[in-house]
Amino acid sequence: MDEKIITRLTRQYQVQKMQILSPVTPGQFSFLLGIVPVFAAWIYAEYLEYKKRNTLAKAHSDVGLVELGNEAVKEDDRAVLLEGGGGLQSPSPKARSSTSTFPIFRFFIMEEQFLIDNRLTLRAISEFGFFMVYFYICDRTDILGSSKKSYNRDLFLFLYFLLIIVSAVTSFKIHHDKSPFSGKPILYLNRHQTEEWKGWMQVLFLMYHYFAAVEYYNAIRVFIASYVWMTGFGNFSYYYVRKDFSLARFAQMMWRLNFLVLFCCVVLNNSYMLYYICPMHTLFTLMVYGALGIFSKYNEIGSVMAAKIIACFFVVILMWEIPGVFEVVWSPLTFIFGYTDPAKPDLPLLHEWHFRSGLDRYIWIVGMIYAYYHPMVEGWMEKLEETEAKHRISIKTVVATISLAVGYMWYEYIYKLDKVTYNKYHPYTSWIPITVYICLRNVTQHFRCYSLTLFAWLGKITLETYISQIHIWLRSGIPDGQPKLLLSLIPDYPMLNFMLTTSIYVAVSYRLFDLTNTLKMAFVPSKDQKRLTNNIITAVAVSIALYSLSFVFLKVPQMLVSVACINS
Ligand SMILES: *[C@@H]1O[C@H](CO)[C@@H](O)[C@H](O)[C@H]1NC(C)=O
Ligand SMILES: CC(=O)N[C@H]1CO[C@H](CO)[C@@H](O)[C@@H]1O
Repeated sequence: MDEKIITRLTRQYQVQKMQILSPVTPGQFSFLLGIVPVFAAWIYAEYLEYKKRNTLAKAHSDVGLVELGNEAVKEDDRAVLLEGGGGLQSPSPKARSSTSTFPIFRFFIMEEQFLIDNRLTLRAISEFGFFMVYFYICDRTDILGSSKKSYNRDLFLFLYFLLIIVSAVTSFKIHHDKSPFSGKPILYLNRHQTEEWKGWMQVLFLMYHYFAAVEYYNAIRVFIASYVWMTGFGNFSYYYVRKDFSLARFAQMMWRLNFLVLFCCVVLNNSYMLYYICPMHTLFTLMVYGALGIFSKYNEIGSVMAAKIIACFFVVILMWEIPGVFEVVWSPLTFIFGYTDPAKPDLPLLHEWHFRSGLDRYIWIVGMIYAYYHPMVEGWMEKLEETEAKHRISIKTVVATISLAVGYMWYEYIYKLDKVTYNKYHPYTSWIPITVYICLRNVTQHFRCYSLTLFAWLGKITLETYISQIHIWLRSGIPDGQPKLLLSLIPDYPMLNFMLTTSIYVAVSYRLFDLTNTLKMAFVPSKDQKRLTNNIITAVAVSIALYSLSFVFLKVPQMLVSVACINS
């Protein structure tokens, strides 16, 4: 008994000591080494730009260019279109011809034209660096306070429904989109709908974390399954139709999923698995990519596709259902997927990865199957829409009734189970609520084409809100810690504090979403294979150089000190 208390006290003491000291890691130091010159270069570039504007005749100033740059940042898909037409990196043909050397050298010698041309990129990097520093300050120092979570069902539901009402009143929108492929109206699961779906799930998911609303645990599991379902669905549709398996596309996808999280891991000294959504989506995206990319020539043939789907099931069964296989396959990658929660130090390193990826092991395949049959179901629906009203209404009623009944059964017999038992059934049953939702969401023509833009907007930035919540909305305090605390900017006023931190947090997440895109366009060009390869090599070289430098810088003094200690 006494011993237990003592160990707990020592652990607490260690935690507190860490919070105050939090020794700088080589990764953090290399981030600093990297960001400071970029920041200086950006300031200098702004100055050069300012000077140029003052000297140049007004007609020559490139205000238009700046605006084009800002425009290009706005939208994911527009970005792809604009990219060919010159995003941030290649404003003038003259500058382009001299880019034959690695741009990094032009950066090192601070070539003026280079800095002016890339001013917006430098600005984006600096802003990104600023946010990372803010993350660090919020989560790893005691400059800002923290408070405890508290849950009140009334307040929780009040806030959630309030948001729904507000967004229904202010951002209700009816769409009449045409499909880009067939020119016909998109019948179900269009982009607005999936984004809105992501949005309202995300809000509940985040509030669940903020208020520690443990009673919704099972619902959150279903939401995460829905995201993974969408990964399967969206990526399947994309690769099936576009057949674009290029390195550029692949790099862009990886950038989108892992850019922010990579820097969070470095700056906050966290494991990748702390942000388990990212490795999970990366894995399943890769699986979809692999499933369609291998023998992609034969994707049109039905039996090949069936074989591929069966192969996917086979891989999943092999990896997750047969004990031991998972550990064997992933143990070489433990340095990426290993994780130890400081609060539960005794679990095996791969436990978290096994648990998280296992929960949604099948649902991405279900998403792929739904995507495959999507055109067929749309065909049916079109036909149904053309039949006479009586027939149509009766079919719709049957569909709705069956969905409701199945949904109710699922709720009664599966959802209500306790957390541990529920998790056992989850991988095999999560497709039920998802299917029910899809049927109900689409049951009438009106339902189908409206969406709440506010939720759709939130749905776009789910990845960023997911990652930044841990640091600038909640608080973990120590490396790899689960966010058990709340960030507190206004002590003693929990609601005001909630409002303030939420506003900052959502705004920062939105900026990070934008910046990820801006930087993606600057560094991962979709057309220029050679530049992309150059960039990848440069990135690796710069990271290694910075890391070695920081390592030497941090470790050598330490070693000298210990040598001195031994000698004396
Ligand atoms: C593929 O899945 C990832 C992860 O969910 C998602 O971010 C991305 O938008 C998907 N790609 C497409 C084309 O839908
Ligand atoms: C099953 C069902 O009712 N599907 C509907 C989905 O939405 C489209 C929108 O036009 C309707 O036509 C379908 O009837």
